[in-house]
Amino acid sequence: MHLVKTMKGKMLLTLIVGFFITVIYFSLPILNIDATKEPKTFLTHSGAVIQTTGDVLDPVGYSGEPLEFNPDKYLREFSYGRVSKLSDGTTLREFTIIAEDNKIMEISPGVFYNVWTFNGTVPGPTIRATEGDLVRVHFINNGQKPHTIHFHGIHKAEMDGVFETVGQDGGQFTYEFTAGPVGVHPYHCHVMPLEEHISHGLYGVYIVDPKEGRPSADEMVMVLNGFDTDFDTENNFYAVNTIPFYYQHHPIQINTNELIRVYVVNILEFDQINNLHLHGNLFDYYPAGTSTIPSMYTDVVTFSQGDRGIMEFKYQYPGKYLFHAHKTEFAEKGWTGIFLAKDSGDTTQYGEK
Ligand SMILES: [Cu+2]
Repeated sequence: MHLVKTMKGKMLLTLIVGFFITVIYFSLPILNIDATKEPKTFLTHSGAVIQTTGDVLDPVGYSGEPLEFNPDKYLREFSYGRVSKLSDGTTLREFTIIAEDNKIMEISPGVFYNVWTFNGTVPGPTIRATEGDLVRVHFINNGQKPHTIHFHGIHKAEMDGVFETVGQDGGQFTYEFTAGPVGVHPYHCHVMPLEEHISHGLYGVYIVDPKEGRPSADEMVMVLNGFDTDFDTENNFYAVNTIPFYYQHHPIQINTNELIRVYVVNILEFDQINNLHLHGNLFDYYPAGTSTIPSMYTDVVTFSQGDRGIMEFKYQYPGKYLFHAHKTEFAEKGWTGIFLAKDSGDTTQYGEK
């Protein structure tokens, strides 16, 4: 007691306490004490400090099988729903979408992450309707946190998936709206903190086709996304369709002189912009896919979060062509792929659609 009464003693005590705090702080990662088990605080880029809605699953000790996701399958898979006709002749398309937030996925070799999913995948299913169809989505929340589905597009306020939060452990809601406008739209959970719900994977693509259809093409969906695997609100991995570098290792096979139509959606959380650059070619670009007249003929398109559009192009010459974020950091952290154009024998020149 005599020691702390002197000035020298107080300084010594401060040094000792400081030393132990420092040792404990730097020991946490070594001792593998997982900070994510504690209620987590999100510092958003706007500066807001947000408490999370719950724990994030710890992949260490996870008892289930990691989720499988096949970007090749996702690329060209469209869900048209269960189709029936109403008495007035309107086409009804019914979908069932189930949210879960208790699954683990190996998003990169050895990197396991607690994904939150619609129908078991990130992104969720690509749902597709024709303008004027009645879309009915039976939403079931089998997660452990409240979720919703907020569809972009035109609909009634109560179908907007923002204020009608759907409770965990089996909560249900039926979203119903007339498909429109024509284009490519995102859908995503809209429960706060939004950054957390989107960055874990609760999003997907909703395509509305024009009644008259579009010219036939090899169609595919690309969702630009990323993963913040260390919870510092900066992405560690970037990708097109979830798995970093997937289409670089598994090139997307296309034919020369065949029209390629890509529905692109940028859902990337935490980063202000994203972009896409196509090699050896230029493309017609239709922002949000809402007009049939392209607004650009370019080889780079830039997106803010939620921006999307349709790209159309043909390759005249066979070979391998990169496509990637022209934001180099994103490209080097996974947002890179390859088109492998095979000679179709069709010698029609580009532009003669
Ligand atoms: Cu959610």
